[in-house]
Amino acid sequence: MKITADHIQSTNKSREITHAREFNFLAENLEKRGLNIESLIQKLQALQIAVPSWALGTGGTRFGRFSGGGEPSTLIQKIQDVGIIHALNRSSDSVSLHIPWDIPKDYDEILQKAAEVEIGFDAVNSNTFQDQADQARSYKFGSLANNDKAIRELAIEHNKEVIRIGEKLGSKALTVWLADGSSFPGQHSFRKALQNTHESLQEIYRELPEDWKMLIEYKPYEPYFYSTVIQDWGTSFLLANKLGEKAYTLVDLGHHLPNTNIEQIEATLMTEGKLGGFHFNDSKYGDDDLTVGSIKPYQLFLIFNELVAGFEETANPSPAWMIDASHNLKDSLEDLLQSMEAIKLAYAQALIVDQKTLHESQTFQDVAQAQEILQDAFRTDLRPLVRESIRQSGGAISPILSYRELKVRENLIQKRGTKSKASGL
Ligand code: PSV
Ligand code: MN
Repeated sequence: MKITADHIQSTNKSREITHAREFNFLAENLEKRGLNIESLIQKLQALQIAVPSWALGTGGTRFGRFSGGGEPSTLIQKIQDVGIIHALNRSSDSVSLHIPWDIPKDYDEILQKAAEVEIGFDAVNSNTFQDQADQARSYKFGSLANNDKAIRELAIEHNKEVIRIGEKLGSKALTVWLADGSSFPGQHSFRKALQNTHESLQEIYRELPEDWKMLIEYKPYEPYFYSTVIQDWGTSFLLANKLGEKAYTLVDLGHHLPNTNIEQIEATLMTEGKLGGFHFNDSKYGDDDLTVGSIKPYQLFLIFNELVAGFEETANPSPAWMIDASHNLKDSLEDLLQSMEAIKLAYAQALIVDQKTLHESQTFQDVAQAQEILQDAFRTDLRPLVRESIRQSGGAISPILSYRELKVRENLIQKRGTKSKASGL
């Protein structure tokens, strides 16, 4: 199913008057605070978040998976689904492929289908956390960190192949997330594992095209439960620094121990110009992969507040943005639309923070005032502003309601059936 401008217009009609009233009221309020509405809208429109190719189907847990119906079973269908999201919210103009789950068969066809729905290709992700059917050796005890050189070489070669695939699609970054670690004390040598990982990454880095980045993702635990080789931002940062200027740290919001101050990590990385990518999700306990903003919206706002300040005050290049959530209960496309909205909302809230007065509060140690400024921005309902930015880009005033009114899922089920299954986790 392709969403057209007529579809958007027809579903926007019933919401136009209410939206205009809400937006005008908010705009007046923001202008009184000295904010430039046009510039806010432009910034919101420019924020585009990639959709991972593995997030378009229903996710599962170790205990089960309940299919949602109408899932995309081919890469072309996945691209069509990202096209649906983008047509509705004009906020997700790229897809991030996970290899080997989504290796294109016919590159010209894939590029053409993506262009038809105005979708490009963001970072490509390697996968050495699973064995593939025809794989000569196993990653059971690690990949880039493995003690066995032949296994390390297999994993290095896989990453090089992912780069070659990405090059054909116009991607500009390789994301490496390593499951490598141990589940029991004594299982492996921490030092040897880190050294092996560094050497393996060096080999992959040598293969990186001039205008590419390598994004190194970290995670404290899972699938192994005693140690993970790249367990935290410090380890990722250390490796990125050793590798060179094209290597960066990637922050996945779910990859922290409870109560970690993620916004502070970001600020440190931006100061060093090493924040390369962001995976959005939300969590209560661990790497829960829940809808962005569904559990800790204030934290999300604080994260964006650091990003906005970092964009102004550091030379850190713009990071690669991606949703990295799992949709187990909700319709995956609705879930992605909700995540995108939460991201834009947090960004909008951060954009209206009175940075000048905040700096003054910091200079004069006025702690109460600093809190007032942040809370004031966070508690302003900016949904009409986000909706207006999407509307002006040609999207739906309410992407999720338009999705329902257009009966997109029903349509997909009719075409693909109730039993189709997307590749991924
Ligand atoms: C690992 O938990 C992760 O966040 C990495 O980004 C993977 O590539 C992705 O999830 C999908 O498994
Ligand atoms: Mn991730």
